Amino acid sequence: MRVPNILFVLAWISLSACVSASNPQQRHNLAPYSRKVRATGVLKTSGNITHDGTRKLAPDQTFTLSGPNATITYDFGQMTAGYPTILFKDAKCSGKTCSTIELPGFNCSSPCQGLGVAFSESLQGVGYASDLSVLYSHVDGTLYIPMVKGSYSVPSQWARGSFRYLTLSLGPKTSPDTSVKLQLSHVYFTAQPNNPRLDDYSGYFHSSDDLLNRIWYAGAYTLQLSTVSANSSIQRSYLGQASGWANNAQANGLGPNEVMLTDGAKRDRNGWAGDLAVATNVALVSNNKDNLASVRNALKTCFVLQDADTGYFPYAGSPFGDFFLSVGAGYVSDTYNLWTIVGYAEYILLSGDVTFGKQYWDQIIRSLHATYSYVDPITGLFNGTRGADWGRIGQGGKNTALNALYFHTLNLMARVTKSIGSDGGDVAKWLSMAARIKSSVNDLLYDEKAGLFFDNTTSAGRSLYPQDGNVAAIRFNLTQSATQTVTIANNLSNRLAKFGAPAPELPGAISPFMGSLEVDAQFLATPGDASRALNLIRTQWKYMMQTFSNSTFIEGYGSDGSLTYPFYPGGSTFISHAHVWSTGPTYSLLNRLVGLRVNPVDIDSADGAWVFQPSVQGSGVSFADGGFKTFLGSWSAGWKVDGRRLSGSIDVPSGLLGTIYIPVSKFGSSVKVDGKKVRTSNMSGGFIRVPNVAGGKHTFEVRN
Ligand SMILES: *[C@@H]1O[C@H](CO)[C@@H](O)[C@H](O)[C@H]1NC(C)=O
Ligand SMILES: *[C@@H]1O[C@H](CO)[C@@H](O)[C@H](O)[C@H]1NC(C)=O
Ligand SMILES: *[C@@H]1O[C@H](CO)[C@@H](O)[C@H](O)[C@H]1NC(C)=O
Ligand SMILES: *[C@@H]1O[C@H](CO)[C@@H](O)[C@H](O)[C@H]1NC(C)=O
Ligand SMILES: *[C@@H]1O[C@H](CO)[C@@H](O)[C@H](O)[C@H]1NC(C)=O
Ligand SMILES: *[C@@H]1O[C@H](CO)[C@@H](O)[C@H](O)[C@H]1NC(C)=O
Ligand SMILES: *[C@@H]1O[C@H](CO)[C@@H](O)[C@H](O)[C@H]1NC(C)=O
Ligand SMILES: *[C@@H]1O[C@H](CO)[C@@H](O)[C@H](O)[C@H]1NC(C)=O
Ligand SMILES: *[C@@H]1O[C@H](CO)[C@@H](O)[C@H](O)[C@H]1NC(C)=O
Ligand SMILES: CC(=O)N[C@H]1CO[C@H](CO)[C@@H](O)[C@@H]1O
Repeated sequence: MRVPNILFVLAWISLSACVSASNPQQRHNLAPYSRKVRATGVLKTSGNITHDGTRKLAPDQTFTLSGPNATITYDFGQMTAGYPTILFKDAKCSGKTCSTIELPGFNCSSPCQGLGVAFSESLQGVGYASDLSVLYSHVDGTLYIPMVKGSYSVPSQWARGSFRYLTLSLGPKTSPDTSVKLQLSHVYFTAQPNNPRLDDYSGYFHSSDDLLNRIWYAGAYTLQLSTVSANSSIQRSYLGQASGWANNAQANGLGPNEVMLTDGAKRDRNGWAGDLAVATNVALVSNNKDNLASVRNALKTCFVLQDADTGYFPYAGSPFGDFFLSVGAGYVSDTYNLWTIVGYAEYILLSGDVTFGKQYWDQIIRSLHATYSYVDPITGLFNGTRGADWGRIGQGGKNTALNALYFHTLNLMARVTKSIGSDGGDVAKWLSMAARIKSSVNDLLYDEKAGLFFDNTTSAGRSLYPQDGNVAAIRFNLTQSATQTVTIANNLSNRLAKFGAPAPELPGAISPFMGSLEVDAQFLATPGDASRALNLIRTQWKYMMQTFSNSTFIEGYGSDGSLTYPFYPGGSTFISHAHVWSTGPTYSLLNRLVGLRVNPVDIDSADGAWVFQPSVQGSGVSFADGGFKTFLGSWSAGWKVDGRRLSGSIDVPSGLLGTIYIPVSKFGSSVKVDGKKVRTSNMSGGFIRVPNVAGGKHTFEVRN
């Protein structure tokens, strides 16, 4: 018998539900009000620079740059994106009118008659040349623009995806009698091209802890900067040249005006299935105005590159994926093939876009079938042979993270089948493969004594307890008991160091990607105790925010807190400062601290279409609330501690049954739901479970 998916049946009933989400935390919202963004300060000048007006430097002043090496660096106060417009009031090249031949471009023949333009996300990258965006071994260089009287906008192919500092310069090849008088007008903000009101997010979060509020909005803004038009990816044709960059590569599978969710705003500006593991959920709860269209389009850029022979999806979507294919083998990934399937399934479940689901079903089945031949017949474990991954080393063999992901993929596919209405004939097989993986991973890869999973079954693999595998094991329910889950979570938490949670599988690095998944795993392991999850956020995300940008989250950094990432030898300014896989707390603070989850991926079907489970104990927070919109309607929830009284409320689309878990610290507490007393006999794990709650508004109250 086929059970219809309750979500989709009830979706029809709930379309009329529309609760407007208020936004009490707008002051933390980092999105610009207008697409014309202005600099907030002047970081520094060098060489011969004069200006009119007050003695104190201000970014709206008119400056005169004279002779070689005259530079001015503007500060935008936070990460921004786009192309600048400059007002040229006067210019003299070698004492005469400047010529515009060859410009704009990266070559400026001597004596140079152009104004240098360079961007940087970090202080470390500030200079005549931009920080690195094409490849860690390639120089982006200085873009020279013509100094013609009047207003000049840098062409959109040179819109920078993310930067805080903009340096304008007369370079070393300028003659001494060249000078230019100019004023910086603005930068035209190019991110999230499909949103007419950039600062009007569909989700919000608000709590008594301002650090958490700021982290939530910095995550949402990171995602927004990384949402770009499909004709503005990194252009790799500059790779053979001495320098140069552009953001005008077109992603195959999409039209030029379509919007896509990328991994990072400066780079790679490209769809990546692994990044979606974090970003899809963050998009759902923060910038979900178009029912996850940017996620759908990122997936399309992966589907278009499915290998015709093997059935594997690419490591990266187009256009980066096309580049990897052009340079040959090596860039094929067992994990990213699976993340593509997971991304598809999550998108279908969260968006209700069954049409898309059916359209790509055959491709998904092909890629899943392509994995069967790597299953070791003795153990049922995936024996990885294509090690490209999120940056870690030693991926391959019977690896814990790979198998946790495989387990998750097979289970998700069994679920999504119900929504698609086509079972592919394989559901029973998938569930039995998954069950075998779970038992083999626990038999062969769990170290009972250490209370952690090994990396893989080889002797080298048994000497390392990875972050990715252990986090994935919790996150995807590969553990066999709550005790085991808590032991692993506790042991991971004990490794938390001054600058963040280490990823020993990438020695010397902190991975905010795995950290994002760990935040969620820590909440999940102990919903009745938020202390470990929040300790991780308050340590690692606080450090990341204050050190690297105060507005976005960085891709990775050194375990000593430095701006290094072992994955990029020598390429510290290549590190992306606005990277979606680092934004996990934006999801977890809403879905686990506030405790409102509609992600059907996480929900035990016995709980229904949604769960409200506040994580109060150990949070150090006296109130938390938030809301967001999905295709089913508007959702909001919140809770407040007032002395010995805890109260909570929720407003969910009507017609959807869900479950409330009420935090109760002891038996005998007085508990009311919607004003009526409930018995506390169902208390377990610090919660009273109230199932089968209809949609609409509800309240609870506990006196301890
Ligand atoms: C600096 O530039 C101004 C304007 O071009 C010029 O008058 C002045 O002599 C220059 N100063 C130096 C020290 O070169
Ligand atoms: C700069 O000029 C050289 C020589 O003409 C040429 O080979 C190179 O491709 C140019 N580089 C760029 C970025 O235009
Ligand atoms: C992308 O397409 C839009 C709309 O056609 C156009 O305005 C924009 O200049 C294009 N961007 C690039 C980088 O080519
Ligand atoms: C300009 O800077 C370059 C190094 O970037 C240096 O070689 C040159 O001497 C400087 N020129 C002047 C006039 O300061
Ligand atoms: C795993 O794959 C490797 C590489 O193809 C192969 O050498 C090894 O025999 C496989 N192991 C198992 C248990 O299938
Ligand atoms: C097993 O894990 C170790 C430690 O991460 C790694 O060095 C090794 O390459 C892995 N072995 C295989 C077969 O992938
Ligand atoms: C996790 O796995 C256990 C069996 O090991 C199962 O009882 C439980 O229902 C699973 N939890 C979820 C949320 O699927
Ligand atoms: C972030 O803000 C804090 C506090 O104002 C400041 O100390 C720190 O330097 C800022 N970091 C960056 C990268 O701007
Ligand atoms: C207690 O749990 C049982 C079984 O899940 C359920 O039928 C009952 O409604 C619950 N009672 C309360 C007060 O939630
Ligand atoms: C590696 C490590 O610290 N393992 C610990 C995990 O937690 C269990 C139970 O608390 C300890 O016995 C292990 O020593």
